[in-house]
Amino acid sequence: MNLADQVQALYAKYGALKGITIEIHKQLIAIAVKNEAASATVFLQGAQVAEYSRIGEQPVLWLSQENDFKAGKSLRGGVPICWPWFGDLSRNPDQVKEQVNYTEVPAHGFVRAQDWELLAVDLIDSETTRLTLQLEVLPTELWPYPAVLRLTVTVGTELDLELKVKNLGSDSFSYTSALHSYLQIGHVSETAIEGLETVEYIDTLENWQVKQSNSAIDISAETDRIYPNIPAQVAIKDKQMRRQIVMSADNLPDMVVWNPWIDKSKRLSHFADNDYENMVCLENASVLDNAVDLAPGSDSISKVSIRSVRL
Ligand code: TA6
Repeated sequence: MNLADQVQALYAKYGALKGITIEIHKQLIAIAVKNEAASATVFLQGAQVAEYSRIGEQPVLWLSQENDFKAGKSLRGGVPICWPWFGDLSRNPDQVKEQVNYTEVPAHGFVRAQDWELLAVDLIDSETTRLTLQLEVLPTELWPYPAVLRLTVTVGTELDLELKVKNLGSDSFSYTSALHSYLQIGHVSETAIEGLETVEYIDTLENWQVKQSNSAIDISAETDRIYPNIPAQVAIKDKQMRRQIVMSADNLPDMVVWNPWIDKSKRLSHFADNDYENMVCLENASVLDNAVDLAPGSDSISKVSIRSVRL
């Protein structure tokens, strides 16, 4: 179905709902949500939440102004879904690597570049709107395991994301994953990440050495760290915006902390040279030893909630 027909079909189904708008951004379709508490934009490609703001407040998610909205490439910003492998496949556990029949594969898996189906839009109350999106993963040479992924996005006084993965096949499979959240900050020099002080981390920029910081994280250089088995909540304290962004997760035991800083910013796609000053990624994840093994017919549900609290 071409873009115009898809939009028409979505309008026929959801166009009459209060606060719901179907949008076309060049080659991509998005659902814009607005209620009394918040607004958000969710792209069908990758079921990618691109924007989320509380009414009257600055955006909580960071979205690049350099995106070209082309089909087949996930947007820079928002919350891309990394599945069935996180990051570079070659850095994944054997049980994940062995399942993928190619070596030259994109980082962060393939579902973030695929079109998901909008299954439902529910107006829960005047401050809460829920979208349900689904992707049927058909077996391919690259990934021969049938599965279905369902993302439930709840837009309200906080942003809640629930990802359900179900194994539809007769073989078990293993995966790593992340909700790769890009968060908007006032300025990187005036923010601190709290909640990971006691957790050892893997510094992927220094030979994957294991380190520990024992203090809040101040970002002052390229940062790409994996924190395994984190506490329930991690927060960004933002002096300039006088707010905290609090990340809570369920069944996503790890967190990746990323900021590309100056040099990598220049090499990144859809990223302006100084964008590193206004974003940081806190990515709730299941990686390395926490890879998920899913038996035939079984499912796994993971959740992230993102809320902004005034300081
Ligand atoms: O999650 C951190 C990371 O793996 C970084 O190494 C960086 O490459 C980032 O993801 C963005 O990846 P992408 O494939 O979206 O450019």
